[in-house]
Amino acid sequence: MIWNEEREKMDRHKLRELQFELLRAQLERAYELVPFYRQAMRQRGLRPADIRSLEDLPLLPFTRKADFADNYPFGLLAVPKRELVRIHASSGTTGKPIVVAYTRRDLDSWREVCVRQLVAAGVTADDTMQIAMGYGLFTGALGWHGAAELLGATVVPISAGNTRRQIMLIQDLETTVLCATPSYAIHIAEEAERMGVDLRESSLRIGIHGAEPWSEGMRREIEERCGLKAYDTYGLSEIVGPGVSAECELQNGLHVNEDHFLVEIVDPNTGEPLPPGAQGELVITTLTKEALPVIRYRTGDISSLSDAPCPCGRTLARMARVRGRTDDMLIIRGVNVFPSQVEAALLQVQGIWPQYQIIVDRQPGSMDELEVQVELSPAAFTDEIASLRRIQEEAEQALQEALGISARVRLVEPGTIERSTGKAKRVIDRRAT
Ligand code: DLL
Repeated sequence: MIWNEEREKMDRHKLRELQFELLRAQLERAYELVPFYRQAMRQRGLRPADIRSLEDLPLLPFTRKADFADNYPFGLLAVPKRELVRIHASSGTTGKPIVVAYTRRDLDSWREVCVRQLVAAGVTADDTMQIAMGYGLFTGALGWHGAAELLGATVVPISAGNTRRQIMLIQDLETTVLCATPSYAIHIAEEAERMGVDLRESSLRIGIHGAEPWSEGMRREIEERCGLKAYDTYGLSEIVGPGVSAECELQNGLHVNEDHFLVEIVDPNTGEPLPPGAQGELVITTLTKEALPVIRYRTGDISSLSDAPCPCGRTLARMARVRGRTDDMLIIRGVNVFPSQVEAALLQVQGIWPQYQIIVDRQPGSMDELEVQVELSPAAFTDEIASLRRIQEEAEQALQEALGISARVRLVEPGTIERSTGKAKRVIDRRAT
């Protein structure tokens, strides 16, 4: 099913025209109303009218996370504060959070982009959707909440945490859609197993995930253990929250809501635009935001784009699953390592659970050391040294093959690694301290 046929199946030529029209209007407003953008454009000798086609986009300056911090809390707003109807925030890199704000029309657009994604995953008005993402300043829960209500699904706004209660309500309310970060979905599955509840027998049928990097292996684990089809969705507070892109039922990339968000891929080092299909940093320009227009935002997320037609009928371009953030990428002995690569490698090994932590250390005068702590599955948890050694060696081999560098694997007891109800913390880097 497609929520908005007209937009989601729009002829790409027409879509480009629409994007340009919206871009020009967005630039005019940003220039007029937000001193930060006016200054940034003036510094480059630019006025909105100088952008004559989408090809001119690279002329525009970038916006970065630090610009949100520097203009905290309301400096980037293009409307008077009294026109705001909602504020959200996400943790910034230092101290102050990143504050984002919405007008009434922004909330309408947000619901529209999110409801498309629920429908693309097969959610209907007959579904009961348990929102196990954090309610509050985090955009995840309330973003999906509005969309699910617009669709007419029944919302269970339980928020993240209280895992046993989640499982009880999945059973008692016959929840069909679980909305949770991948790491929390796995945590729910584990807890259910511990309680002797088989979620595969439950009414669950669809998982709406995202908000953190995850691998195909993790998708399989969630699907097998929760008995549902798991969908990847991507977004970020600075742009809107969830709603930027998500998978359709074919799950071959995430369709970007391009009539609201203009996407580019640039070289993370030079900022130069990269050709279609190339992997690089995702840069997003909002096209319809009223309160907080954002121009060429450096997301820090590594992906690639394709506008090849999708058999689902949507013409919206697809972005590849986000591998990780440029600032989460570890450089170990000169080699680039994303935590998601470690996850993908570990999940090929029988006998371990998708609970892991990556520890990077460096002793004075020696090289970087990579240690991966990973939990044994309860079934594989044994006193038999030989079988433990075999699992460890297999995991070390898988990591060596995937990363091209050696890592030490430390097997730990089931339940040792701290569980997350939101975004999992996978890396402890002791080199800096
Ligand atoms: O995580 C918004 C969201 C909520 C998206 C619910 C999807 C579902 P922030 O807290 O601002 O917003 O974090 C945004 O999380 O820049 C990525 O690095 C990461 N991220 C989000 N979705 C994915 C994903 C929400 N599907 C940051 N895969 C982004 C990988 C993701 N990383």
